[in-house]
Amino acid sequence: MAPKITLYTAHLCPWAHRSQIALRELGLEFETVIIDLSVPRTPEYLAINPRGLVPALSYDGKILYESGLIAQFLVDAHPSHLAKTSSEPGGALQRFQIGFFVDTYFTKAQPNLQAAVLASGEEKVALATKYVDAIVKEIEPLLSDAAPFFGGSSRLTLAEVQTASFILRALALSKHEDLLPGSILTTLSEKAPNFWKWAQAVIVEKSVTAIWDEDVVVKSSRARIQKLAAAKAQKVQ
Ligand SMILES: N[C@@H](CCC(=O)N[C@@H](CS)C(=O)NCC(=O)O)C(=O)O
Repeated sequence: MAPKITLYTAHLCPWAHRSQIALRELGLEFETVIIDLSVPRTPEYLAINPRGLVPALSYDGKILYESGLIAQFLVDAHPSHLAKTSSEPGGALQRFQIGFFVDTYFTKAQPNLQAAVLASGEEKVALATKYVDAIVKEIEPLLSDAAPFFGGSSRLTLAEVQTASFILRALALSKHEDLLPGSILTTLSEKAPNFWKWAQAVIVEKSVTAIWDEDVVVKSSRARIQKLAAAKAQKVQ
């Protein structure tokens, strides 16, 4: 019997976006409950996720949170093209390779990008350069056999489920000089051809774009920067 699934989410959140991608890739039916992150969490939501974060997933009545673990759980519970099972030939190694790729992206590259969005002037450029350098050095070699997806797969894998929402935002925000330097795009396309080709394939996948609204994400990033600048200015006074 198909599981009863409810996703508690906010469309602006890249972590919650991961769950959307996993559920859609697996073809699972699910209900969506949008959590308003602009106001304090309700007691009802805190009873679901005491951490107050999105996403949370109710799966046949069991509540799960932490997006990376939710994606891993869904992949384990529903064997599919996203990853081999660990007992299948090559499965344990594939899982290690996907885990290593995801860990590398989130420890070596993504933190620089996140910081770059909120920084300004020379600091923004320096952090953006660090992001690109990490992609070139650490991620590019791991995508040498992408075809077009991780490990030679013709369909998305768990590697893309865990990273696509962040790649989508990196490439979209780099089109807006006040958010991220456009040089990110030119340098990546020149110096990281494997990554570039892979990323271009990832960001047009249906499961990745289903809830994506670039304008809303751009506007919300600008609002976050303004809020931060206002808070800084108040501290100085
Ligand atoms: N490690 C968590 C991070 C989730 C997270 O940070 N979600 C943010 C939205 S992107 C959130 O719920 N923030 C609460 C708030 O803004 O009050 C995960 O992967 O699920």
